[in-house]
Amino acid sequence: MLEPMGLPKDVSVIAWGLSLERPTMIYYNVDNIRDLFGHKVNIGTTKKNPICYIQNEEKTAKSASDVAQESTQKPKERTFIMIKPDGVQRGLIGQIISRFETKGFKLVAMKLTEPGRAHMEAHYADLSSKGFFAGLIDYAASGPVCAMVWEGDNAVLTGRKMLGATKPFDSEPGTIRGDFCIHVGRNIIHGSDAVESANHEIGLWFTEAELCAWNHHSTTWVYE
Ligand code: RTP
Ligand code: MG
Repeated sequence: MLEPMGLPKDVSVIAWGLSLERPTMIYYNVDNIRDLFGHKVNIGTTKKNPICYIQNEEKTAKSASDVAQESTQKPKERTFIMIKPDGVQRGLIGQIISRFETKGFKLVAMKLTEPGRAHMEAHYADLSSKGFFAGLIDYAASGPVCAMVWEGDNAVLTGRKMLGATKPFDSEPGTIRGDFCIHVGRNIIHGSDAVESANHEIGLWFTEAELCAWNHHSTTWVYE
């Protein structure tokens, strides 16, 4: 490997040692060289000893496959989303999934399930002292729910924004609750409120084996 003085270590020399009288760069059109090697190259010369080199940007910039691989190696933030029995009964599963999909989040797990009162009491344990707790459990355990895990940068906080405020009257139009419901006791969807509670809820609803590790083909079109 030729390593002329003064060049960065991550360059490959494609021509060198050319005389000052015949600087090769005038014969090469830089754009043509870029076309030849793709746009991920830097073209340069040195004045002392004209050298045409390509800089291996692959070593400094992330390639598409690097980004895709990282997405499975280092899991991004995850949130637990549950379409409540009223959302399932009203046929809103498809529209709700569509909002998370089109946002760019990745579906990691999903199941339609009816886990029973004890499970719902565990899920809403932090609200057990509230006056509405019994009614909440009656409602949440009244039929199948669609339990999901969605993954992506800031999935928890963004998920909450997408849901809208707890009371649909306070939810902005454009949010799920703002668009699809009216009463707080029929607010169709649950979303984790913090990363810590998200991890706890995911563990409560899904086994490790149910969480799918997969590469989304759009990763590099969603993340830069
Ligand atoms: P969630 O846990 O279901 O995502 O809802 P949230 O964080 O927005 O609100 P949270 O305070 O955790 O309440 C859980 C669910 O309990 C019902 N609720 N009813 N009657 C009432 O005043 C009342 N307050 C809350 C709602 O279904 C709420 O989503
Ligand atoms: Mg909550």
